[in-house]
Amino acid sequence: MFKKILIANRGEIALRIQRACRELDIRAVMVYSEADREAKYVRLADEAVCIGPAASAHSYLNMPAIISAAEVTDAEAIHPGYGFLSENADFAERVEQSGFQFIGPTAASIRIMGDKVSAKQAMIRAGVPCVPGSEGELPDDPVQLRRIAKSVGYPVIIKAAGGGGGRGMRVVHTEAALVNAVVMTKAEAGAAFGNAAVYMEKFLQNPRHIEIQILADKFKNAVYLGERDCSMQRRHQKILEESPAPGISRKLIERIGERCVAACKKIGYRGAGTFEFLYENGEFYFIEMNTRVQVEHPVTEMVTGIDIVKTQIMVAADMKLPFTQRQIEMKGHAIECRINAEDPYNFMPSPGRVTTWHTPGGPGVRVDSHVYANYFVPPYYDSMVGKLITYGDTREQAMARMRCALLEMAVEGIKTNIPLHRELLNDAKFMAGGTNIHYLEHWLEQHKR
Ligand code: MV4
Repeated sequence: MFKKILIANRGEIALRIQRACRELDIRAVMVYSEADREAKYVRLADEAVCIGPAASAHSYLNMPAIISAAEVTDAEAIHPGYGFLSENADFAERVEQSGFQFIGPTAASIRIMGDKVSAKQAMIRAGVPCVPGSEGELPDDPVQLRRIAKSVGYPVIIKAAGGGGGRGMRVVHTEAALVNAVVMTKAEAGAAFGNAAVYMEKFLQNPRHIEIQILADKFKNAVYLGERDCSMQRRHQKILEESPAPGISRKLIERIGERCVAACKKIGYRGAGTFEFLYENGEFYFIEMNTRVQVEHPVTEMVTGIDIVKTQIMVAADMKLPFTQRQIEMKGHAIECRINAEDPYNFMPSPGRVTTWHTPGGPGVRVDSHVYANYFVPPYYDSMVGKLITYGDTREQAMARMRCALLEMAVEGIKTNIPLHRELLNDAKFMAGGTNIHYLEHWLEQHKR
């Protein structure tokens, strides 16, 4: 096992990784920007190194600064968390070339999944069901484009190979709009991602976003840890996640989970990963794979009892997965509410000094946050200030505990989206379960004030 790890991230996930290190008796080195200098989780680390000014481009995205910090502190491995450099194949490569272990998959795996065309091709070859669409990159020829779209069937969606997470896509409803949409998406993709390649899929109108968590070691052992329903989102920002997904049979989850595991073995995947699917009319369609730990990993930890971050570190240290699929049991239900420093109704960021930070507790309540009274939420980064996770034997109990936790939670000095969560937890359609990816945006439209 490693003796010392460098954590190349900030905020709640930096603290979450630090906790995993402590449990594994690994010393934690924090890197921080000038904006995060005073944060308690930085003080709590065994060592801390300033890597630059507040702007991420000069600190948390500064590869030489981070690798130098690992060198001066004699860390053996680097955990990238989520966001920032976590899915940057060049960073993973430079980390390894500098003699450190990257806590994540190989640079080659990251690269395959970063290009959504090659990711989809790999999944088709591995037997994972995908959204019907073009075989790889789209040609320029209008005649061929029209032929492909006709065979896929309108509406179609044009997506950038270098995109993902909702960036660089365009829905096309008619043949008249097709060629222009492809030209525009290519131009935008070239400018935004340095890769003009685009592909086409059948556009699914009312899907749910269901994802499968996997863990794999370097010895081709892989397991799936069930699913998460992440359909409650606005502008591609998830706000509430849960596991298991309401109303989807365990048999179906097992079938898709086994496909994901087989794919991991086939491509020699190592580390934690998430297969993102659209789910519509009882069918799963793969769209993307995330090669990092995700914000919403705690709901899976609650229902499986498995520490995903600890396991990530163990498999990065070339250890075997400490459990087999047969030993993994999904039990109960977990819900996560992301707490953002923002206006609950117009979503404007609300950075600043937190004067009151009172967190809930009691049975089945987990709070993952780096915030405390008198903490200053910097304006430079993501607005998420913490996550409230509740667990129960049933979805009803997890919801009841979440209502209670949201009532107890008190934050002053900044605006948060807690009032929005309180309303959602009492919404009849949410309570019934199984709302789709458009539900929150429609709900917000109807609850305008
Ligand atoms: C789609 C889709 C419908 N049909 N692909 C958006 C994020 C990116 N990961 C993929 N996305 C979508 N791809 C096909 N073929 C609808 C979306 C989509 C979406 C997906 C998941 C969660 C929220 C979403 C919100 C709008 C659109």
